[in-house]
Amino acid sequence: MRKIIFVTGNPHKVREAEEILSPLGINVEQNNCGYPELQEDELSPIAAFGAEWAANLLDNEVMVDDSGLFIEALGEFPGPYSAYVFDTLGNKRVLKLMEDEINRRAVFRCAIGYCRPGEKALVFPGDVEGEISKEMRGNAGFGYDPIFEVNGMTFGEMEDNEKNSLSHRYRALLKLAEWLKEGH
Ligand code: ITT
Repeated sequence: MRKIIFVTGNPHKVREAEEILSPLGINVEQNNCGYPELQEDELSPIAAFGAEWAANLLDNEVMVDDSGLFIEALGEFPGPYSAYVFDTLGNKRVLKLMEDEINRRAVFRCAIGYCRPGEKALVFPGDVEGEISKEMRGNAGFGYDPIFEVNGMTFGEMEDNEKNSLSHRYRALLKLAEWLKEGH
Protein backbone atom coordinates (compact mmCIF):
# COMPACT_ATOMS: atom_id res chain seq x y z
CA MET A 1 0.00 0.00 0.00
CA ARG A 2 1.30 3.46 -0.87
CA LYS A 3 2.33 5.50 2.15
CA ILE A 4 2.25 9.29 2.44
CA ILE A 5 3.79 10.70 5.59
CA PHE A 6 1.72 13.57 7.01
CA VAL A 7 4.05 15.84 8.95
CA THR A 8 1.93 17.46 11.63
CA GLY A 9 1.54 17.58 15.37
CA ASN A 10 -2.24 17.67 15.01
CA PRO A 11 -3.97 14.25 15.02
CA HIS A 12 -7.32 15.83 14.00
CA LYS A 13 -5.80 16.81 10.67
CA VAL A 14 -4.54 13.25 10.16
CA ARG A 15 -7.98 11.75 10.82
CA GLU A 16 -9.57 14.09 8.28
CA ALA A 17 -6.91 13.19 5.70
CA GLU A 18 -7.29 9.44 6.28
CA GLU A 19 -11.01 9.62 5.59
CA ILE A 20 -10.39 11.00 2.14
CA LEU A 21 -7.17 9.28 1.11
CA SER A 22 -7.62 5.73 2.43
CA PRO A 23 -10.41 4.89 -0.09
CA LEU A 24 -7.75 5.59 -2.75
CA GLY A 25 -5.52 2.91 -1.25
CA ILE A 26 -3.23 5.46 0.37
CA ASN A 27 -1.98 4.92 3.87
CA VAL A 28 -1.51 8.20 5.79
CA GLU A 29 1.11 7.98 8.51
CA GLN A 30 1.60 10.82 10.99
CA ASN A 31 5.09 12.09 11.77
CA ASN A 32 5.57 14.74 14.41
CA CYS A 33 9.08 15.85 13.37
CA GLY A 34 7.87 19.41 12.62
CA TYR A 35 9.24 21.72 9.93
CA PRO A 36 10.54 25.29 9.82
CA GLU A 37 7.63 27.69 9.22
CA LEU A 38 8.48 30.66 6.99
CA GLN A 39 7.08 34.05 8.01
CA GLU A 40 4.73 34.86 5.15
CA ASP A 41 1.32 36.53 4.77
CA GLU A 42 0.07 33.59 2.72
CA LEU A 43 -0.13 29.91 3.58
CA SER A 44 1.07 28.43 0.27
CA PRO A 45 4.79 29.26 0.53
CA ILE A 46 4.81 28.05 4.14
CA ALA A 47 3.31 24.69 3.09
CA ALA A 48 5.62 24.37 0.05
CA PHE A 49 8.80 25.04 2.01
CA GLY A 50 7.72 22.71 4.84
CA ALA A 51 6.88 19.87 2.46
CA GLU A 52 10.21 20.10 0.60
CA TRP A 53 12.15 20.25 3.83
CA ALA A 54 10.34 17.24 5.33
CA ALA A 55 10.47 15.12 2.14
CA ASN A 56 14.24 15.45 2.08
CA LEU A 57 14.57 14.81 5.80
CA LEU A 58 12.38 11.68 5.79
CA ASP A 59 13.31 10.49 2.28
CA ASN A 60 9.66 9.70 1.53
CA GLU A 61 6.72 11.42 -0.11
CA VAL A 62 5.17 13.75 2.45
CA MET A 63 2.30 16.13 2.96
CA VAL A 64 1.96 19.07 5.35
CA ASP A 65 -1.08 21.22 6.10
CA ASP A 66 -0.87 24.89 6.95
CA SER A 67 -4.24 26.33 7.92
CA GLY A 68 -5.50 29.67 9.13
CA LEU A 69 -8.56 31.71 10.00
CA PHE A 70 -8.76 35.04 8.17
CA ILE A 71 -11.24 37.47 9.79
CA GLU A 72 -12.22 40.30 7.45
CA ALA A 73 -13.04 42.94 10.09
CA LEU A 74 -9.68 42.35 11.79
CA GLY A 75 -7.65 42.90 8.61
CA GLU A 76 -7.35 39.12 7.99
CA PHE A 77 -6.02 38.46 11.50
CA PRO A 78 -4.91 35.91 12.71
CA GLY A 79 -4.21 34.41 9.23
CA PRO A 80 -0.85 32.61 9.14
CA TYR A 81 -0.44 33.27 12.88
CA SER A 82 -3.57 31.29 13.75
CA ALA A 83 -1.80 28.61 15.77
CA TYR A 84 0.08 31.19 17.86
CA VAL A 85 -3.06 33.27 18.44
CA PHE A 86 -5.08 30.21 19.37
CA ASP A 87 -2.45 29.22 21.93
CA THR A 88 -2.06 32.73 23.38
CA LEU A 89 -5.52 34.36 23.11
CA GLY A 90 -7.85 31.44 22.49
CA ASN A 91 -11.41 31.55 21.21
CA LYS A 92 -12.84 33.65 24.06
CA ARG A 93 -10.51 36.57 23.50
CA VAL A 94 -10.88 36.41 19.73
CA LEU A 95 -14.63 36.75 20.33
CA LYS A 96 -13.92 39.71 22.63
CA LEU A 97 -12.02 41.43 19.80
CA MET A 98 -15.11 40.90 17.63
CA GLU A 99 -17.60 42.05 20.32
CA ASP A 100 -18.92 45.23 18.66
CA GLU A 101 -18.25 44.12 15.12
CA ILE A 102 -21.17 43.86 12.70
CA ASN A 103 -19.11 42.41 9.84
CA ARG A 104 -18.59 38.80 10.99
CA ARG A 105 -17.25 37.47 7.69
CA ALA A 106 -14.25 35.12 7.81
CA VAL A 107 -12.52 32.56 5.63
CA PHE A 108 -10.86 29.37 6.80
CA ARG A 109 -7.99 28.54 4.47
CA CYS A 110 -5.92 25.39 4.13
CA ALA A 111 -2.82 24.81 2.04
CA ILE A 112 -1.70 21.20 1.64
CA GLY A 113 1.93 20.96 0.57
CA TYR A 114 2.94 17.69 -1.10
CA CYS A 115 6.50 16.72 -2.04
CA ARG A 116 8.74 13.84 -3.03
CA PRO A 117 12.44 13.83 -2.06
CA GLY A 118 14.55 15.99 -4.36
CA GLU A 119 11.52 17.47 -6.14
CA LYS A 120 9.63 20.76 -5.96
CA ALA A 121 6.53 20.83 -3.76
CA LEU A 122 3.00 21.18 -5.09
CA VAL A 123 0.40 23.10 -3.11
CA PHE A 124 -3.32 22.26 -3.05
CA PRO A 125 -5.39 25.08 -1.53
CA GLY A 126 -8.90 24.90 -0.07
CA ASP A 127 -11.09 27.66 1.40
CA VAL A 128 -14.45 27.84 3.11
CA GLU A 129 -16.32 31.09 3.73
CA GLY A 130 -18.21 31.56 6.97
CA GLU A 131 -18.84 33.86 9.90
CA ILE A 132 -17.48 34.34 13.39
CA SER A 133 -20.22 33.34 15.83
CA LYS A 134 -21.30 35.62 18.72
CA GLU A 135 -20.45 32.94 21.28
CA MET A 136 -18.69 29.58 21.40
CA ARG A 137 -20.98 26.73 20.40
CA GLY A 138 -20.39 22.98 20.14
CA ASN A 139 -17.77 20.60 21.48
CA ALA A 140 -16.85 18.71 18.33
CA GLY A 141 -13.70 19.24 16.30
CA PHE A 142 -10.78 21.34 17.51
CA GLY A 143 -9.19 24.78 17.44
CA TYR A 144 -11.47 27.52 16.13
CA ASP A 145 -14.32 25.11 15.31
CA PRO A 146 -16.63 26.42 18.10
CA ILE A 147 -16.51 30.00 16.74
CA PHE A 148 -16.54 29.40 12.96
CA GLU A 149 -20.03 29.20 11.51
CA VAL A 150 -21.20 27.99 8.11
CA ASN A 151 -24.91 28.25 7.29
CA GLY A 152 -25.77 29.08 10.90
CA MET A 153 -23.95 26.14 12.48
CA THR A 154 -20.45 26.20 13.95
CA PHE A 155 -17.98 23.48 12.94
CA GLY A 156 -18.05 22.59 16.64
CA GLU A 157 -21.75 21.76 16.37
CA MET A 158 -21.33 19.56 13.30
CA GLU A 159 -20.83 15.81 13.09
CA ASP A 160 -17.39 14.90 11.72
CA ASN A 161 -18.78 13.87 8.35
CA GLU A 162 -20.66 17.16 8.02
CA LYS A 163 -17.58 19.30 8.67
CA ASN A 164 -15.56 16.98 6.46
CA SER A 165 -17.93 17.47 3.54
CA LEU A 166 -17.43 21.23 3.32
CA SER A 167 -14.31 22.25 5.23
CA HIS A 168 -11.27 24.07 3.87
CA ARG A 169 -9.21 20.93 4.56
CA TYR A 170 -11.68 18.68 2.75
CA ARG A 171 -11.54 20.94 -0.30
CA ALA A 172 -7.74 20.96 -0.34
CA LEU A 173 -7.52 17.19 0.25
CA LEU A 174 -9.98 16.56 -2.56
CA LYS A 175 -7.66 18.38 -4.97
CA LEU A 176 -4.69 16.34 -3.75
CA ALA A 177 -6.76 13.14 -4.06
CA GLU A 178 -7.82 14.00 -7.62
CA TRP A 179 -4.23 14.67 -8.61
CA LEU A 180 -3.07 11.38 -7.05
CA LYS A 181 -5.91 9.53 -8.83
CA GLU A 182 -4.50 10.75 -12.15
CA GLY A 183 -1.64 8.35 -11.47
CA HIS A 184 0.99 10.69 -10.04
P1 ITT B 1 0.71 21.50 12.56
O1 ITT B 1 1.30 22.85 12.21
O2 ITT B 1 1.61 20.66 13.39
O3 ITT B 1 0.17 20.77 11.37
P2 ITT B 1 -1.27 23.07 14.02
O4 ITT B 1 -2.50 22.64 14.77
O5 ITT B 1 -0.28 23.94 14.71
O6 ITT B 1 -0.59 21.73 13.50
P3 ITT B 1 -1.51 25.11 11.93
O7 ITT B 1 -0.09 25.56 12.09
O8 ITT B 1 -2.03 24.89 10.56
O9 ITT B 1 -1.79 23.73 12.70
O10 ITT B 1 -2.37 26.14 12.77
C1 ITT B 1 -3.63 26.50 12.46
C2 ITT B 1 -4.39 26.91 13.69
O11 ITT B 1 -5.74 26.89 13.27
C3 ITT B 1 -4.28 25.95 14.87
O12 ITT B 1 -4.54 26.65 16.08
C4 ITT B 1 -5.39 24.96 14.61
O13 ITT B 1 -5.94 24.44 15.82
C5 ITT B 1 -6.43 25.85 13.90
N1 ITT B 1 -7.11 25.06 12.89
C6 ITT B 1 -6.59 24.48 11.77
N2 ITT B 1 -7.51 23.78 11.11
C7 ITT B 1 -8.65 23.93 11.82
C8 ITT B 1 -9.94 23.42 11.67
O14 ITT B 1 -10.28 22.60 10.67
N3 ITT B 1 -10.85 23.76 12.58
C9 ITT B 1 -10.53 24.57 13.62
N4 ITT B 1 -9.34 25.07 13.86
C10 ITT B 1 -8.39 24.75 12.96
